[in-house]
This record gives sequence, structure tokens and C-alpha cells, in this order.
Amino acid sequence: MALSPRKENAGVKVAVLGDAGVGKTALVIQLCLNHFLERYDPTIEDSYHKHMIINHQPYSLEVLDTGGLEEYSPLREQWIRDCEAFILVYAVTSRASFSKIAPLLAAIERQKGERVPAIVVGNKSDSVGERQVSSAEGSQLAKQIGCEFFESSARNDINITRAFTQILKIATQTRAAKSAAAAAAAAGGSGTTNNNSNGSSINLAPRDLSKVVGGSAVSAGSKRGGGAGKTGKLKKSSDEKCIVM
Ligand SMILES: Nc1nc2c(ncn2[C@@H]2O[C@H](COP(=O)(O)OP(=O)(O)OP(=O)(O)O)[C@@H](O)[C@H]2O)c(=O)[nH]1
Ligand SMILES: [Mg+2]
Repeated sequence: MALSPRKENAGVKVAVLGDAGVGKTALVIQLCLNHFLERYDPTIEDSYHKHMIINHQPYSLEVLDTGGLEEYSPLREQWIRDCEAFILVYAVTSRASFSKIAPLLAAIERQKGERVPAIVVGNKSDSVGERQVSSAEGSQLAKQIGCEFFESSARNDINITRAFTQILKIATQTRAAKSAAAAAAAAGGSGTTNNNSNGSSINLAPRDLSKVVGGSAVSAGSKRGGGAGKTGKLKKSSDEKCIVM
């Protein structure tokens, strides 16, 4: 009989956000369906379900694969509202996509009004000859904005399970830390850092992104796209098991 996730590990909603063509769908398809999507077919939005076992604990993950084309940016506010954790993807072959990461996180946190569980993923690490963003730059940016960092390849299935495992862990630890902070506040205490059952600490204090983003942060969903003639794809759903130790 399959184990059901504990409440704090159940239904973790993760949005995969980033520029068009960086490989968001390819990452999600590789995670959920174990194959590489060669053809580029722009996404509007799709959702997927996946069960994962991490350190003998079951988790259920809901992944929202979002469209990066500008014409779908009006949907972004809804995506942010609907999700609690975020994978911010750029392609190492595109400096333009890299430059959107910090403003994107700023927009998410401005809308949410709090620190969110988020990681940064630099995809297409297999495209060696076309690289525009070094690993060191990716890692430095992630450090500046207080996120963990992974370089991935959807083509070669590198670091995808690791990245999703990590965002799941951060999201569930954040849930637990928030509950503990709320309980402490109710009991008259305060604090923005909580130790969880694994002994690691989760920072709930808002990020200061002003140095990285400056005054010109883009606001989520501020630019209206045409979207004319594009019809929504049917939502796909897969429910495959993956065991990660
Ligand atoms: N070499 C290489 N190509 C990749 C990788 N990931 C995705 N691609 C290719 O990049 C193109 C775009 O990938 P998608 O996953 O559709 O991009 P996306 O981010 O979902 O794009 P939107 O849905 O428009 O936001 C496709 O042709 C993929 O095959 C990767 O890791 N390596
Ligand atoms: Mg896509």
C-alpha cells in the first residue's frame, strides 16, 4: 500500500517560472515522464502531479509549468497567488533570461508580501559551446538573492530530481517554521528563524533585493500581451512515482 504524505508534505504547489524557451517544460517533462522534449511548443500553463519519497518520507508535489512568452505575463499574478514555492529558471545560453531572475523574485515577494521558498536553476548546461552565463555568475547571483542554485540539463537529466527535491524540502520546512512562528507569536514570542525537526534552520525574514534589483523591478503581470489566436492547451496530469533518497 502506498504511503500517504503527512499534512505538511502534501500538495506542495511549486511554480516553474522563467523566460520563454529556457527549458521549463523540458525540465518538468523529464522529472515527471522521464524523457527529453526536443521540440519547442510554447506553454500557456500546464499542471502535473508527482509523488516523491525523500528520506523515507512521502511527498506530493503539484507542479505548475508556466508560459514564459510575454503575451502570457498577465497570467503571472494568478500563478504566484496559486503557488507557495518557486523554481526560477534561466538558460545558461541566454544572458537575457539570467537578467530576469532577480526582478522575478522581487516581483513574487512584492506580491506575496513575504519571503517565499525559491531556488534558481540554470538550465541547458549541456550546451557548452553556446554558454553565455558561467556557473560562478549563477552561483553568485543565487547567493546574493538568498536562494540555492543548481545547474541542470533537461537533455541529459542532470540535477532535475535534486532541484525539485530541494524545493520540496524548503517548502515543507517553511510550512513547519511558519506554524511554529505563529504558535510562538500566539504565546507572546517572536522570531523569523526556526529550527525544524532536521536541525536545519529556515529563515522567514523578507529578502532585501533592493541592491540586486534597484528601483526598476518589474512588477508581476504588469505588461499585457495579446494572446490572440492562441488557445489553451488541455491540462496534462501525470502521477508517477519517484524514489529519491
Ligand atoms: N540543449 C538543451 N536544450 C534544451 C534543454 N532544455 C530544453 N531545451 C530545448 O529548449 C527548447 C525550449 O524548451 P521548453 O522546455 O519548451 O522551454 P520553456 O521554458 O518551457 O518555454 P515556454 O513554454 O515558452 O516558456 C526546446 O527545443 C527544448 O528541447 C536542455 O537542458 N539542453
Ligand atoms: Mg514551456
